[in-house]
Amino acid sequence: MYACSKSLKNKQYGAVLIMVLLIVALVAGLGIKFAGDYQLGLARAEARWHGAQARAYLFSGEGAAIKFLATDDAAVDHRQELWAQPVPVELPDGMGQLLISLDDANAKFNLNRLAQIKGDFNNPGKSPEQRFTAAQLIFIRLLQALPNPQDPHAALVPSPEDATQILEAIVDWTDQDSDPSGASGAENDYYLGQPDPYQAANMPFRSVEELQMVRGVTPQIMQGLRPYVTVLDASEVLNLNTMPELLFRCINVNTDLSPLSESQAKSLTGEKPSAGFYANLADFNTSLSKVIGGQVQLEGEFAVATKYFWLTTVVQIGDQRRTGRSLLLRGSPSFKVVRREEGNL
Ligand SMILES: [Ca+2]
Ligand SMILES: [Ca+2]
Repeated sequence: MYACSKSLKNKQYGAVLIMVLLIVALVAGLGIKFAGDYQLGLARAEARWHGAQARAYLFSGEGAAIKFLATDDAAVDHRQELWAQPVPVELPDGMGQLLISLDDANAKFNLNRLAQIKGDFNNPGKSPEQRFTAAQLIFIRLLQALPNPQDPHAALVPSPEDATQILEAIVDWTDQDSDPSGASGAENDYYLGQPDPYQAANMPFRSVEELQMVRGVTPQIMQGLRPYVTVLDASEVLNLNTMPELLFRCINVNTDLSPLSESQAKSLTGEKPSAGFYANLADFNTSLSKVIGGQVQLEGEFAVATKYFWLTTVVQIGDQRRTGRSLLLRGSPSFKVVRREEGNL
């Protein structure tokens, strides 16, 4: 236990040290330019100066994180790796603080996995595995597993039928045609008939927030889903090593649309290898077959490594506080920034 926490402390210290060195090196060049500008400044320019510096540090945080991630083992990603430790950095001369944290974007279910349908999608007479893709099966179970903060004994989405209705509307929201799916799909005819009319997107989700426009997604369901869903390229799947516990309840035999019980999910996560992470999908399959019999389709929906990371950089200089959020894609040879959100970059 002691050795374990000592090793973690050493790792954290290592992460901080590497990050500080990278940031100092990246900011050095910028600092010279800003120092020159400062000589010209009046007192009232100080706020602007701090703002500009904060901005420079945000950019540096991004550059440092990319260099830092380049040292990570791409074959497997889990929360015991260095990237998962938030790195607080004291800026030189007591100027302020920088906090850099990375999170796995593949830890959440990708809504853009739902658009692809099977030929029997609209045929309720077919069995679940004939009708739904593996991603759709996971999502139908997720809707039913969502906790209800108002009433823990009443499910937000009580049955597979209710969940299927929401799925049909989601498929219509993203597919290009205007033909409603099943009995509860919804296209422009439905949305244009609302008191505040709008059109279906008819393209992949660009933001999780779009989901609240979809028929059947109530504010409560939206709030319930938000911690578990994301929007990435349609090919992106879940990382077993970083996804929240609730998503383990969404894995079940192909013939069952219900989520696993909490105790089944506990048994499943209890089978995790002693190292604390899965090195490959085959290890997880072994765990799974001990807990639930029957056929489960994992391939194509789960991975043990990650392609996208969210970087959050918070910088505080004087009374200026800036936050930047960047989506980083693991590329070859290096990471690149593919999206910036909420930030002041
Ligand atoms: Ca890794
Ligand atoms: Ca459509």
